[in-house]
Amino acid sequence: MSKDKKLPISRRSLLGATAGGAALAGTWGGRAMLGGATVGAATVATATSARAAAGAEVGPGQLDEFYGFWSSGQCGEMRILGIPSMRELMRVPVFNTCSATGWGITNESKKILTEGLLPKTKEYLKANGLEFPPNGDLHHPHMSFTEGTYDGRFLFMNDKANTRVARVRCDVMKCDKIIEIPNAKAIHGLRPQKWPRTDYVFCNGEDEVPMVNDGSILDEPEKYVNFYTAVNADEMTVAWQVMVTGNLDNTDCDYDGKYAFSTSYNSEMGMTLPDMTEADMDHVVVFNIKEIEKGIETGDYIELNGVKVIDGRKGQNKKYTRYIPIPNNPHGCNMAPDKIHLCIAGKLSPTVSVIDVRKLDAVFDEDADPRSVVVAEPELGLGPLHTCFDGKGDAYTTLFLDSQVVKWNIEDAIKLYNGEDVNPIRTKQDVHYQPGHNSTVMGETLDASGKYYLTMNKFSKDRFLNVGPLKPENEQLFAIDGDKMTLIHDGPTFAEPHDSIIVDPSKLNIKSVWERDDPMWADVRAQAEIDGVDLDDWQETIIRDGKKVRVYMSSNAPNFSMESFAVQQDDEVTVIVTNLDDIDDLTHGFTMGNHGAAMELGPQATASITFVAAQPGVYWYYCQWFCHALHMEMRGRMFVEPKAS
Ligand code: CUK
Ligand code: CUA
Ligand code: CA
Repeated sequence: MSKDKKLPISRRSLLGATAGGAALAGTWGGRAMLGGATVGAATVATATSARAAAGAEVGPGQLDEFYGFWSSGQCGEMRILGIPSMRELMRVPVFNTCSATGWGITNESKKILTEGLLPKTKEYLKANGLEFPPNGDLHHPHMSFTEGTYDGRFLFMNDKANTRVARVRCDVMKCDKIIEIPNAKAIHGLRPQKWPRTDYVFCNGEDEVPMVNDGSILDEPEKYVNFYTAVNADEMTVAWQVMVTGNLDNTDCDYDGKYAFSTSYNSEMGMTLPDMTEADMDHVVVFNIKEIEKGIETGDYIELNGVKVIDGRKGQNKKYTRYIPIPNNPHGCNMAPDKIHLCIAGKLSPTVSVIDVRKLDAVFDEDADPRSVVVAEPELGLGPLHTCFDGKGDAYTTLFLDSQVVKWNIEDAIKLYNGEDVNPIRTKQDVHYQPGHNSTVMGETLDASGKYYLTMNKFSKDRFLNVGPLKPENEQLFAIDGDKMTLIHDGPTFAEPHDSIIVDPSKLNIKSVWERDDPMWADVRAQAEIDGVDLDDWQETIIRDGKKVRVYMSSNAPNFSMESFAVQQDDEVTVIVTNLDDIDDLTHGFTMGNHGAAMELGPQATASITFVAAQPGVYWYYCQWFCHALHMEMRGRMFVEPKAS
């Protein structure tokens, strides 16, 4: 808790970080709290002209300054936006299915969606007529690092709903790996290792499960555990796990490759809301990466469902973890680009706890008081959730309940904690409404720059024309290069981006046309070789292999190489199409009428789709991406003959 220094905070000092917490928890989702902030009439009127004044106007045909990589929450996809225009540039399907691209429909995507599932899950899905989970909840997209900054190789992201972790290739902006994490439940917080490079992706399991989760234990909380997972980022396999006490919410790691951190709002190991909010203090778990690696090497682990698991629970071997008491159901966990300060948002406590990561060695080596690493704990306002940084010593923390973002200075917060008479708060800015995550340009890297600040608001309420009981969220972008925060964008977004990163284009090297030998369709290429088909050439080949029929064709605007083919009812038909066009933006598609089959074919891409031929008759297939003046005519017929009886 902050030292009892009076802060010039006018709004509700009612939360003494402790007793108030439980009371607040009661009103957490209540209407009363959601009515909090006033509509910023002034900001409404000035946003457009402010954009021009801030030099952030992106005219028609002009390119944005930065990429934004967005989560989409329960939509399960990743999105790419242009910053500062906030134009949505692309949607990248990951944990969802997508009718436009064929994600979840093509053989290539189905393989990615299924191959990383645990055997038990596959069995369950199969018994229920599914191949992969139909939904996903993608909260945290983060890019791979080399030496503390983005290296443009991959984006990693979590699926809270089905305990999965996915990787997106940044060269083509397509997902190439998805794995389900054993033992853990509900992967939530996720961050790539920053230093020396992203060997690991750190993943929090949010939900506690009984240590043997076989249906024999329900109400024995002492038998529940949680798992912290390090995923091998190159292989997309589980490197190791650490068993912890309390649950895990958000995670981050340092710039030295020594420590990773996770917030826990349920240090109580409570199973009900009152139980989860009972304690004044929860904690941050600190993971000692080097010691954990040593423990794995020397065999100090148990093996659980094929994973090496270190016991890092409270009271166990203290080499691996430390529990730092933090008030009260903490949430956000953000490492500052000064390489020193880790900011933990208090959520039910109005404070942000600042940890000096240089002090962690003493906690591990000399068993120093865990709280000795806390060097500031400023009281900032109600419902602090996430913090981001401008690279110049200031931090921006969202205040969910106050519907504000507070800009504050880390050094001044430390001075205040040390008894000096300073106010660390620089500005409080109303946002609309109830902000969660926020981000700044390159803000979670050593290249953090304070040019733009984005706040992702959970509620839009009265902000837009009414579209029914389900309202969009609202996102607001501010120019922050001056001392002021100037609103330059205010616009709706569909459910429910949690997190985002803003990336300098110099970090990325994105292709415009596929390489013909891309690994995405390596399986098809291997099969084509067996079938004697040259995928790189104009082809029209039908291979019959019992009930399996493989139809190879190519596309070249506005033609498919095949204008018709014949199969028999109940044949398992695989259509393999290669787009031989190699011009920027010349995407074709393939949709087989009445067979639930559709896919995208980018320039030089190959993709395949398998379906069972339906009742006898003629079915048209067509190109589903507008590609040419004769796009409508780019179609052909599948003739399904009655099966020979
Ligand atoms: S959590 Cu959503 S607002 Cu899943 Cu990153 Cu904090
Ligand atoms: Cu090819 Cu439309
Ligand atoms: Ca708690």
